[in-house]
Amino acid sequence: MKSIHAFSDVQDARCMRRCLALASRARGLVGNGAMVGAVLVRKGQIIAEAHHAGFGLRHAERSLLESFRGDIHPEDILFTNLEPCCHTGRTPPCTNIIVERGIRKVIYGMRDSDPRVAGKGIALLQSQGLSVTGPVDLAECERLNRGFNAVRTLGRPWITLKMARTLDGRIANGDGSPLKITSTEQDRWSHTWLRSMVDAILIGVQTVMTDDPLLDTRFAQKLNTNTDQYYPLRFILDPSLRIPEYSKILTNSPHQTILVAAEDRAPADRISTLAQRGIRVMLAPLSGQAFDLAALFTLLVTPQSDYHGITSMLVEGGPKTWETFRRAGAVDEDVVLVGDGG
Ligand code: AOF
Ligand code: ZN
Repeated sequence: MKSIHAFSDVQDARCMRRCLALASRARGLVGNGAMVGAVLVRKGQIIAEAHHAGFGLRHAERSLLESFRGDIHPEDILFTNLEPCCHTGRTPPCTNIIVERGIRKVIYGMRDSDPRVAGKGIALLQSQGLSVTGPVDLAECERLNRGFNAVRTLGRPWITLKMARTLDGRIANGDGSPLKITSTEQDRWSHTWLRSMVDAILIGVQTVMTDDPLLDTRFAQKLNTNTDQYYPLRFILDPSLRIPEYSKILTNSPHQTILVAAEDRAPADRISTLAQRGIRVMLAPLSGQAFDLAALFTLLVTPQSDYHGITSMLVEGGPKTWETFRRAGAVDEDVVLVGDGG
């Protein structure tokens, strides 16, 4: 039920869009967590805003309320694209500071899919007498955090599979030489709308051998002037660590590259040589000739020391890798670029 202070739906949606824009500044920085923005609204004007800026850092609502020094008025409304948390994780519960600071009304975008919260944040605020309304702009909120929702509900990242083929159906040259399929225009599109929208890109080592790709976002159009150019992590599935030492992916921004090798196949001396160059190697079990996907997913989404986990991934090839993900039913979105190399 809306209180007499509620805005029109259009104004609610406008404030929620602002939360989402703020939240998306942290793409690639929140590890396996959610991207969250918050705004404080008084008489239709946004008077304070904040976002969750990185893994383990203050949540959006806490960040906003700790930096906003003015008094909270009874009619002020706190907007956030995710239900405020009520658990103690790496930071204290947001519901505590919301109640302590005297916020009376909260409008949220989507419920938190983390089982530690999952509606309990809303219930707790309501039990303290706050008006809590939502969801608002649910489709957009779910879209931004579809990776977070996939991790919390499926235990794996949101997966987009991308393949490129020529008009006559070829994906490679018969002799193993690189085949340029897409146009610069198509590359600009995929760097902007695919690569810049995920936490990580994943390929198999055979694609490194054939194409020696960079897997960066050099053609991306900048969509948000408040953020720097964004580079997702790059995962290479390479059971025996066959990757050529001077492939572009190891020599350009090596700290963005993570090799996934097989527990019982990767030579220890190779792992330490790569580590000395700042290239991380993660070990996962094989199931037959391919990686055990369930174990791989757990590895990818679980934070450990200097790795904070991911929530979304673009699988770019090649055929063996596509097949592994397809067979496991682990594809949420399938994109095929048909090019003539022009
Ligand atoms: C919020 N506001 O800005 C975020 C929330 O590891 P922690 O302590 O950061 O907790 C992560 C969980 O907290 C995450 O799974 C999700 O449930 C919630 N994230 N909640 O109220 C925020 N980032
Ligand atoms: Zn929180």
